[in-house]
Amino acid sequence: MEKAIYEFKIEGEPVGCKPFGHGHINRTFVVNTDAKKKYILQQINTYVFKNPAELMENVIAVTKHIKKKTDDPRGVLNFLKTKDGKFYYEDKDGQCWRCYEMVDGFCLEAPETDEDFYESAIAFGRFQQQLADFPADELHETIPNFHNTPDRYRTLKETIKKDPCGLVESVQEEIDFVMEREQDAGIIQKLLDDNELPLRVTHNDTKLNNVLLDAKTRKALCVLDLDTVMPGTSLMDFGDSIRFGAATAPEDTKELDKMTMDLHLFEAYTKGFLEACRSLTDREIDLLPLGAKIATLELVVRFLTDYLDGSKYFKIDYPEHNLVRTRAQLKLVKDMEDKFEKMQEIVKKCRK
Ligand code: GN1
Ligand code: MG
Repeated sequence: MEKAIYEFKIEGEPVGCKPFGHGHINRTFVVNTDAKKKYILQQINTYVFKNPAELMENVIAVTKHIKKKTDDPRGVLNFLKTKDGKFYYEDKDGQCWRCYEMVDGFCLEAPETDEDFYESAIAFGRFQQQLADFPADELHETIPNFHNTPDRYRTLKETIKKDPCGLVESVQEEIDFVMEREQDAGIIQKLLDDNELPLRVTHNDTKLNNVLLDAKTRKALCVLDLDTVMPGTSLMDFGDSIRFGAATAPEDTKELDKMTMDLHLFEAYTKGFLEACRSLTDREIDLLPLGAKIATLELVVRFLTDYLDGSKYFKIDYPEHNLVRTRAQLKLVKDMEDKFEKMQEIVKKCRK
């Protein structure tokens, strides 16, 4: 049993504790109690999130706001306080923990049908819509410059210069690929800086496995993993969903020929996102395909940087894992480039 659970005001005595989910950052457990309750206990990764107190302030503020907008008790996560009345617990080793009620439902690593993916678009679109009137300046930036793509390039270049693990020579092809696209990669950030795109409260980590679906109806219940909710752009929320959920192979596949973007899934998501998030501007809608490409390219840069830096950020299962992820995402960028006009046509069709 993870001892941290005893610090939270749960119902019943904990009787079981198992690792849970596929996140790359936090450690997650599901805890059962003898009162037949289930809780999610999470150890917050403080290498990634330097200020857990601020992070939890964001999460609580955002969930409180959403609670006012939904009657469904499963429509938003419900965090528990510790016995000291705080929303997280710091143990004597300095590890930080939080706990929320486990909502009955399930998450998918890949959509089984177009409808599943459409539902995830409803979840993320609705989330953005529910937070459209949330005062963005009250949120802390849990990870500064999180989706600032030029800044991600800057970090990559610094890492290449230092070459801390002596790996640069072995990944020249991948480095060339991202460098050839540096200009394109900066377009969204430039538009934000020039106030040509609205800054919104966004989720910023819109993977399909961060959506909870109802086990019977398969309808979207709520979104999970609120650590990166910050001011951001709808384009990255849209783009990251496409990157993960419309891909025809897992994020870290070694079978590169299997890694493409499925246009049917792209259409299903676009349709759902536009339906649920009515506040998008024409400019944002026009740029959705670019959002998909840049979100994917940005993650190529991040996986590559972490690989060169000795894989300190993303959890890995084997030493080359981040290189494998880099190559899989890079293949996906190529495929999106080939299908770019088709993606634009689909957006045009769905916006009516
Ligand atoms: C991380 O925690 P998880 O697995 O949902 C990462 C995302 C990446 C994603 C790639 C805080 O998300 O930005 O897109 O891995 N989260 C953070 O799978 O860096
Ligand atoms: Mg996650």
